[in-house]
Amino acid sequence: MVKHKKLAQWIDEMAAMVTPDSTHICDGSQKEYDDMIRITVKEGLATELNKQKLPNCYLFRSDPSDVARVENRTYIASKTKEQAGPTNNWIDPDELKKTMKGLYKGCMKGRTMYVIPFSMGPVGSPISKIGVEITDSPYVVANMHIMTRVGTKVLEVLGETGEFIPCMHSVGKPLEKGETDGGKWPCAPLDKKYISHFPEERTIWSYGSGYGGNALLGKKCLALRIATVMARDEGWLAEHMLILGITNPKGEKKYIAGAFPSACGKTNLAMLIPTVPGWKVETVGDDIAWMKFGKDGRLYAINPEAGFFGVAPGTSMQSNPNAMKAMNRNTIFTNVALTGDKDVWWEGIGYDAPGKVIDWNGNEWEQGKSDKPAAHPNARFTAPAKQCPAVDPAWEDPAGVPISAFLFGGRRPSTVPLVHQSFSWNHGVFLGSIVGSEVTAAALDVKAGTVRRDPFAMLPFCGYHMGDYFKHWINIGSKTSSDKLPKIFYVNWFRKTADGKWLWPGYGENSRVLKWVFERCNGEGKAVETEIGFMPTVDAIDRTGLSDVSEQDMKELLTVDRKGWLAEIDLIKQHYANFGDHLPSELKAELEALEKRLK
Ligand code: SAT
Ligand code: MN
Repeated sequence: MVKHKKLAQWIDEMAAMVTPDSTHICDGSQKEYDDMIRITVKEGLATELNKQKLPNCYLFRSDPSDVARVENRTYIASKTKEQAGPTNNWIDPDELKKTMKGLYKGCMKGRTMYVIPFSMGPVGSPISKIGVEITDSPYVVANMHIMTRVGTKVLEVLGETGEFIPCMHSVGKPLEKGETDGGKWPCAPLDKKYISHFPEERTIWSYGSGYGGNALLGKKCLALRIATVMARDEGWLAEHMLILGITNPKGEKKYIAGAFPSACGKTNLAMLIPTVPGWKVETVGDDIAWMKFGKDGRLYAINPEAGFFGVAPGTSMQSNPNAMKAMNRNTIFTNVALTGDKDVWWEGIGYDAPGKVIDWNGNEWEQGKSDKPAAHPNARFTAPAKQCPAVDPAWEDPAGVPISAFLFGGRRPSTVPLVHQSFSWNHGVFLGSIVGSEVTAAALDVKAGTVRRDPFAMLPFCGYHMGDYFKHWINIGSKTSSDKLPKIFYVNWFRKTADGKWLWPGYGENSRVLKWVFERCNGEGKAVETEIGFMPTVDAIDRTGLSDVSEQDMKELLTVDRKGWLAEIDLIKQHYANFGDHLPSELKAELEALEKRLK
């Protein structure tokens, strides 16, 4: 039973509001996981996959309206709108609670209320945080089992008075007497969905969606939006970053953390197989990093998650063999296509669909006969991190791994070179603050070629005013001596020639850039000082065995496009104008200095 008084009270209070048929406190056992799967299979919500090819793997198809995070229904309900800042949706917390209480009232009728105690980070680690998610979705319980550490062991650490973050969730589909889901993914209509954060109370209330970051509340809601607020107050960093370990042929190892907007290959980079002989990359995490200063004054990172919730389309034995091997057992697939022999298939898996398949909507689909994809572009796999063949030996070290370098980057067909290094911490924070990715007209309702600014890749994930968040990053730089701080780099794998051909092959070849980053952290690696930062000399990036990048391409990848950068300055000024007097003076000074150097 629940010995923690405040937790027991909160469970009672929530149960009185949502009136479930029964309550289940999750113990985190294999049997519990199997029960969740059995329930969803029986309801027609899940399909067991081919036992030989994909043992213990299941496929779910969500409602077509419930396929991704809903940013325009996501709220930071701080006391004032100003505290939430210009990049977040805000509703007065009292008003929002009133609205949501109306929706929550009786919403678990006909369902079981699951109470999931979970730890973000290794159970009992001083960097870890405990959350308790209440949900009426067995799909969420099963996913939380993979993505976090769940169950009795967490309650034990919590004891009778420990701190926890209450995370309330309902799919928002009560059942009438005798009614069942009947194979239909339960959720509420879009205008009833709310993904709400109360930063002062450190509380999350989610309603109406059963999918991904809307429903697995440990991930973006707790580990980023609420954690950024805790990190600001407590002097640490909660970031949308992958963490990888890289070892050189001499056996020296360094850890690198990197922030990239979505669709920039974060998971691929985290699991990269180097093409430079003798080098090795290992994975600590692919999405979120929590970093605190160690006694030695360096920043140490943990991956608060225990699994990968990765995008399936585009993942193949060519693009990411480690991810493919991580998901070949004990994995939940959502919205991928199903083949005749109960295997999975998606666009970009590396081979044609084997005959007729069932698409993510449950309809027959044949390659070349439909203009719609068989797998939803945001179809996902949920796989245990420990199944990744390249998982780092220290990935669960409660002390974290020491970070030597930060990478920032986005999709920039022009202007931004393959790699450059900041002059200083503050200049590096400037680079993080201007991260942007070029979008296509098809992807978003904006002009093709427009750069969507996504500072630190945190646009939808910062739980307070983005300008204050920049200042927090500046402050972090003054907490230790500069030689102990990670070096900061801006990379761009996505440069194109004027006629639209890729200049850089990407994927495993990115290890060549990581090698230079590694060398720079050791005070080696040839570089020239330019207007925008330190850049590798043309021969500083190892091209041994790389035939498709010529000396001329390399020069183009590593020049300062002065005209492009001057145009960029105007765009950065527009971007910065959003933050008003919350923009740190240090960043304004960096921008002015850059402009001066370019002119
Ligand atoms: O849906 S999630 O937020 O978990 C994944 C993502 O959008 O990055
Ligand atoms: Mn992410």
